[in-house]
Amino acid sequence: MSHEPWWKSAVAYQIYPRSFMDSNGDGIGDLNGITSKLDHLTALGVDVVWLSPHFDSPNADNGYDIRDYRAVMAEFGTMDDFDRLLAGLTERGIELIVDLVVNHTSDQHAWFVASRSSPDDPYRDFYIWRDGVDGGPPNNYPSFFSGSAWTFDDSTGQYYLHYFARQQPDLNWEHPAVRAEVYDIMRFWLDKGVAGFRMDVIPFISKQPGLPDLTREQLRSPQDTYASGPRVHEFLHEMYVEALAGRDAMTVGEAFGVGFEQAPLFTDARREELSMIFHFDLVRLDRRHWRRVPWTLPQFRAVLQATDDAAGEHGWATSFLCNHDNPRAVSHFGDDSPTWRVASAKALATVMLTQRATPFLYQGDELGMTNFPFRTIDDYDDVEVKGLWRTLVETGKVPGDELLHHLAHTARDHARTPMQWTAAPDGGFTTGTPWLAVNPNTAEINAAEQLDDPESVFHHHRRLIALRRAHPVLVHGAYRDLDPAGERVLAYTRTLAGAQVVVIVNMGADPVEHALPGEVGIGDTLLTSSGPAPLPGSSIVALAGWQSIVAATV
Ligand code: TEU
Ligand code: CA
Repeated sequence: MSHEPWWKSAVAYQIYPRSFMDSNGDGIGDLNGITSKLDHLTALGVDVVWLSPHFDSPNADNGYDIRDYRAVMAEFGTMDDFDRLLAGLTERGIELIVDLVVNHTSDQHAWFVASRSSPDDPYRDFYIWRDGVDGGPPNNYPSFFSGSAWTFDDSTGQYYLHYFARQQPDLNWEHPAVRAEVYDIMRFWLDKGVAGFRMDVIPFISKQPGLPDLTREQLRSPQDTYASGPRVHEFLHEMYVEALAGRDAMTVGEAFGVGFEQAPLFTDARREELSMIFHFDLVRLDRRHWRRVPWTLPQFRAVLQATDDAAGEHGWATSFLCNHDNPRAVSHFGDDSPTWRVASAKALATVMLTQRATPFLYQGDELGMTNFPFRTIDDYDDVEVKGLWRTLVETGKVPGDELLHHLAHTARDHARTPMQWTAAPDGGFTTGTPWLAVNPNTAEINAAEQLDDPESVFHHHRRLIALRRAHPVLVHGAYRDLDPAGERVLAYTRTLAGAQVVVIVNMGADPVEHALPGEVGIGDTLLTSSGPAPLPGSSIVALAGWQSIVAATV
């Protein structure tokens, strides 16, 4: 497999800088804080860090609104701090990918300031300006952060387009100068030594010709239309040629709105677009917008299968259960009660780290961090939540209690509370007041204690990451679900040349006896088990609640 690109066998770790580690007591995580915690990453054994935006930003959306792509956010530090972080990672053999947010900029970016200043400004066409229609916006596009995707600008009497907050105007990728600027920004960071990019809502860069209204059907899932503009693949290939070719870079596109059938268009290596994409189907399995709905194990495994199929022979996939926009993995798909928290966090880690895909582990999930007990609307910080409250509750459309009930499971802020380093009430995150409250369970869930406990969630992650490195079958081996209709136990094989492993995961609290199909039996080599070891040679496996097993087969 020596011809395979390095990023296929990598394990990535996402850092949300605002919440990772505060080095100067202002309550906000920063780059020097990350640098002070690199030993944690080395102990875990990850190969790549994805850093959520660290660029200069007025923070309407925690850095996903960039004012200057070549400067570091003042709250996070300086360019020297960035260089030191990168050097520290490099010393440890860890690559860094940064967040490329180029569907939109901040409304304070110099391009937008110029663009809105006059219809004749040379930067006018960097953004998407249209006249209103019948006293309203140019079309019926909704913003993901509530309300219209258009904001009227007094100074020139036109509307500008923003798929997200009004402080996040969408760039006009039809304009060649915009594309040239983006490629230049990419070369700037690659020249510094970053290994690639995570690309924010990248399929949205090509807009629908003429921007027609969405139909009622399309309005249910605007991302599908936003993600299927006619020029997206042309732009991504051009980006590859102009900024990425010959650099051995890793790219991962956030493919919100992209269906599995379209995935190969983005990730088939022969097309020279992206290395891999994030599908939303798993993390949104139990979601209808802000509402939580029930999910089943057959649905869950169907997504794993579809993800693998979509990667196919020429593409590649990602495996993730959380990121900064989603609830915590253990609260979402596991059982975060005191009895089952540890076991279920381990079970999920086993699933995530044994896919034929590059795993992306989100900070704190290696500890089994849980959702936060948010109670009132004021406990939340997120622009998305505030938008929902304004447009649903303040208008009387949805009772506040009902929205809060769902947000307790679905809000983005669950993943954004500070990293729990120690048992102290501040979680060891800051000596000041944290920008978002530390979860009160930091006394029970923290890195310091887990590093000393070989049975911890942390060490389970560490072991699985090491197994991936030692066994290429866990990276490249073909995936076969042994029981697609199974409602309680997830069981699959990974096969490569002469090697085969079987992964068996009890996805619930009840003990269960699971029968493997006749041709698959547990071999002598047990790679890891989070409970009683199975009997070699047996095809009936007894599993404790949330137990997972990875073993060679006979
Ligand atoms: O998110 C893309 C996105 O559309 C959703 O995941 C988003 O979080 C929202 O919940 C949709 O309802 C990316 C970033 O990951 C996110 O943090 C940013 O807020 C967003 O783009 C805008 O840059
Ligand atoms: Ca700080």
